[in-house]
Amino acid sequence: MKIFKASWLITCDDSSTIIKDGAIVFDNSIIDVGEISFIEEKYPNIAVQDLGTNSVLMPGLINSHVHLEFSSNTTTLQYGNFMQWLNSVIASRDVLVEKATTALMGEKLDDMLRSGTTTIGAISSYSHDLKACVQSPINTVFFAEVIGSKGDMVDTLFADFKSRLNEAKGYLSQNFIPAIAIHSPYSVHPFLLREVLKIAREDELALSSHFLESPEEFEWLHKDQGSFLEFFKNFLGQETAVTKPMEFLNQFSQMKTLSFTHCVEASEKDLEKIKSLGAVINHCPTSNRLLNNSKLDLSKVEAPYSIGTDGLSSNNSLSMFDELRNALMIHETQEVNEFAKELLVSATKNGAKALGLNKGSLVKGYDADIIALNLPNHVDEEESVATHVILHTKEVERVFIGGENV
Ligand code: MCF
Ligand code: FE
Repeated sequence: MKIFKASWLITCDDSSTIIKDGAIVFDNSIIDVGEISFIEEKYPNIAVQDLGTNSVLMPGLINSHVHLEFSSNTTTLQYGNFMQWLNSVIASRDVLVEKATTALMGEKLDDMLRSGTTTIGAISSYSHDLKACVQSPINTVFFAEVIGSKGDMVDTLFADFKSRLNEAKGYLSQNFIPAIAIHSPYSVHPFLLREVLKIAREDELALSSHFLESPEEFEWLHKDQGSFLEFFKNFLGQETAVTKPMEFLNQFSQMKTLSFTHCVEASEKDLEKIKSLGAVINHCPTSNRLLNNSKLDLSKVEAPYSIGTDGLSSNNSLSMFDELRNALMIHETQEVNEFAKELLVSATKNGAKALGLNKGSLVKGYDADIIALNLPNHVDEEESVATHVILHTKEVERVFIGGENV
């Protein structure tokens, strides 16, 4: 059992409680949280490790949506427009994916740990990222992705998906959990969708899908028009979308753990439906900005939202603190201090909900995934602690996963 004491404890609990001069007691899970005077009195025989002045303890960050297999991209892919980006992915995918070796992805995971991320939702298109995730101490919910809209390909694609999922299942452990990703409503055939959802329900696997990311996707799904039409005609010989947005969402009833990524073009009805499904929205603000998509309208979002970096295919960083700084700046109408607190909850508690994990809050009984960091100077007001944590943190001082220092 360990006790750590810090100037500030950001619990990310249901009420976003922040404790000044707080302490946390934990082994592999959290045993107690409170003011230092209370903890010292309750556990008089256990040594307290003081993290010093201007120190902060908070739950490890949860990056609910990342594509590690695109980690070799820096300047290759074209930003500024979703269709141009997609075409550049198709043109350069093989080269980029080949350059994303296990060693490179391992380095990216180490960088993520150093910048305070203790859990990721990794969307895996090819399982090239399997080894790197299994070897890393970071917690991974590993989403084997299904993709393919062409009828004559579905059997092959389904067989390939099942073999990737089964391989991932072989590595199930405390910090590696297999799950299922459906690429999107435009790219997955109804047969694949139905079969894969059946597996997710039967095996109680977490499920995630990209949903209404761009205006082009909206045009195509609702009206069979726009630049997706040209794309689907040329590449796949299709002239109509395989499903409408609401038809797609209607398939996702009774899922234990469900999330939709982006959703920036979702209608109010879609957002209501997402909420009623008990799903989380993975918000990837930098990716949305770089592909020139709209900004998620947080005033319309009813479901809880988590934060994802997406891959280096649509970001220049996999650091959650970089992502949180961008989110803080992009959503300029939100009051900054309240919003910073909300963002920290999104990046911890809500990420855990998106991935179906007992993590993300400094609350008794939760997994002891904890980060410690130091602010550069003294903060007087509890009100601005979250803002300063987001503004000033590049790397953290300590990372605990399941109570172990990593
Ligand atoms: O989230 C971004 C943008 N939207 C869709 N897909 C991806 C993103 N980053 C990587 N991808 C992957 C996706 O998982 O791109 C591949 C898929 O396997 C090709 S289709 C764009
Ligand atoms: Fe993505």
